[in-house]
Amino acid sequence: MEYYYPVCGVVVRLIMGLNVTQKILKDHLVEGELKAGEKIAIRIDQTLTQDATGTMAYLEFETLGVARVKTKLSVSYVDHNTLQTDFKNADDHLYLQSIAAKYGIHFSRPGNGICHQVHLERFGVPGQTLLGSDSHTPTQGGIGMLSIGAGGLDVALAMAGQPFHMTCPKVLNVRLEGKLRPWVSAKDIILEVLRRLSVKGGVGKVIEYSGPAVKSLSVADRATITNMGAELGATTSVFPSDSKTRDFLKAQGRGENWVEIKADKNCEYDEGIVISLDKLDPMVAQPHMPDNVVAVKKLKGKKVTQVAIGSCTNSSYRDLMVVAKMLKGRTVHPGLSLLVSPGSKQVYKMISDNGALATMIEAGARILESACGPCIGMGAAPNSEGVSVRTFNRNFKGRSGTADAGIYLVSPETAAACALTGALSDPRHVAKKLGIKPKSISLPKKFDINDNMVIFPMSPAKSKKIEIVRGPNIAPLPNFDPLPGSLSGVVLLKTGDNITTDDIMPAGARILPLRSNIPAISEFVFERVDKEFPSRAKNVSGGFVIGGANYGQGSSREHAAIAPKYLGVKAVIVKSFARIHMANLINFGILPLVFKNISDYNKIDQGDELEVDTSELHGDIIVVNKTKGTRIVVTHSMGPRDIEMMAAGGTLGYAASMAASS
Ligand code: MIC
Ligand code: SF4
Repeated sequence: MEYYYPVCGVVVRLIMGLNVTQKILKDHLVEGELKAGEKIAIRIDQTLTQDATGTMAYLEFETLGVARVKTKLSVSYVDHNTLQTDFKNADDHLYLQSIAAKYGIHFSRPGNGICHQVHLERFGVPGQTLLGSDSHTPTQGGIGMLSIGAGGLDVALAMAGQPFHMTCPKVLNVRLEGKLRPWVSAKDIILEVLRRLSVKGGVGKVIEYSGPAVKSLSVADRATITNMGAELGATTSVFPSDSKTRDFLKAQGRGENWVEIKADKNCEYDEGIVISLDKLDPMVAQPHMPDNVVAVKKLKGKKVTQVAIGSCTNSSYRDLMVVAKMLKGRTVHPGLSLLVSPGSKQVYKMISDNGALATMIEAGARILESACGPCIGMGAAPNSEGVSVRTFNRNFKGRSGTADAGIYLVSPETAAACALTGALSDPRHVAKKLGIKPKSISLPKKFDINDNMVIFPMSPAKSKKIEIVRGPNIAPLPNFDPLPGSLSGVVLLKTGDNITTDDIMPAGARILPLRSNIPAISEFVFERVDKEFPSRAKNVSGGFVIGGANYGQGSSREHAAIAPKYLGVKAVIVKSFARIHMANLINFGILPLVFKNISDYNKIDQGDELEVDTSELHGDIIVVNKTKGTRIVVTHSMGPRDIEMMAAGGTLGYAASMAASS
């Protein structure tokens, strides 16, 4: 049964009961109708940025002319670019610190930990909204927060007090039943979801978890699941906020932040799947996609040369305690290297106080700092043709820093089992063989709370006096022109399906330091796909890119739009887009077009000369393939606001000119 009622002057369609997603969206809706597929805008309570996307986000924020952030809370984290091989990353950190001081932003210093883990511990609030310039922002769904990953510009706009514009998602329910068996854990649940739904399965949807088994999962477990929900292409993932959430927040000294949020009994979901936890086995995502999932036992015995434990997916107190218990009194297999990066200073301190860190060191683990590290190719690249087993969330080809290495994504239990045996191993068999008793890790009554590595905002009067520190690595933002009435040029590149933003704009220790310098970083666009791309694009003054399905999945990095734009890319024509990348293309004035008839993908080749009529963007658009003498109909999912931005050459120019005129 449906009825309509007004919220903020807008008519909202309501089903009888509401699910968690609908409740939070309804509370934050400022524009549009809560109907899947409609364009809506929501109020953003909190924002987060990290250093690899943050420099660009704050350069953009500066152009908006706002004196202080207008959110309830904004945090700037330094966790990605912590390998300082020259001045660049260190310069970026100082820029970020001075920006935070000037604009009333919390600053989480390098060493304090990975943004998503720290945010969960210290800042996330159930029922609120969070926009983060990192695709794993949905981690906070583990405590019932509606947390969405976006490009830096969208986060900058939210800091300036503007709502976040998005497509109202469908809600897909994952009902969890039964009980996990020993040595099977939360990571295996999300790997099973990925196996069933694929890396495209969450596009346009929020994944909402429910069912009797939810109460058996700790906040750390839930956060592992919502974190890796990013790999489904989902808008976000969310759990209810219940007594487990309350106990977690209390143990973090933040009991007052707790509110209960549960789905109404008679609520409805657009789609649903059921997972029986008692039937789950330890799972593994094989190279080179997070949905290439099989049971670990299928790969039993495969020789492993590296094991890496950490990342925002699996580096909590719970995860590292499990690993320490398995390693206790044993030695890491001589055929591999074991790397461990704790998720936050809090986790690091607690495992060092209780001896678990010493246990890992004794077993031969190489302990890294509390940061993203190997997950984003910042050191610890595997050997040639290496087999690296990781507790991370992404295994895209080349992301580890070694092009021909194979990355296998697993739970901490499986990772520790592999570290002991030197081969892919089911932790149940290893535990049995070595006589390790299953023992659940209980939540500490009180976590070690010390926010001394967070610099809190100062008074507006003091902030005013702060000078922004701009080292030579901070290059000014390029200007982009309004969209002309027609676009012409050649097809610079034609790609297949599931192209990631790591393919478009690679990261890693060599390239990440250039994140605040668009002219410099643009030299690496599509480096792993086609090394000649940047020079070809510049030689012919830009052109078009043709792609397959799910183009731009993965990281939220807006550099995957700004840098191609800088090289002259005018439009990207694909079978389908990933959400964040499409928004980033619009923000920087690259036309995101979709084949109306998917088979037309075969009618365009690299090198063909195209002409696109852009005089009218409302409705279908005609692409003339001058080389082949054919006409192709393409479409798009831009709403009226997007079209206005696109015509102005992108959102930044539009927003900055609005700010200047007001
Ligand atoms: C990632 O996991 O790919 C990153 C690095 O955290 C990115 C952000 C970035 O590219 O800086 C993400 O997930 O959005
Ligand atoms: Fe950092 Fe990896 Fe998490 Fe991205 S996925 S935020 S690089 S730990």
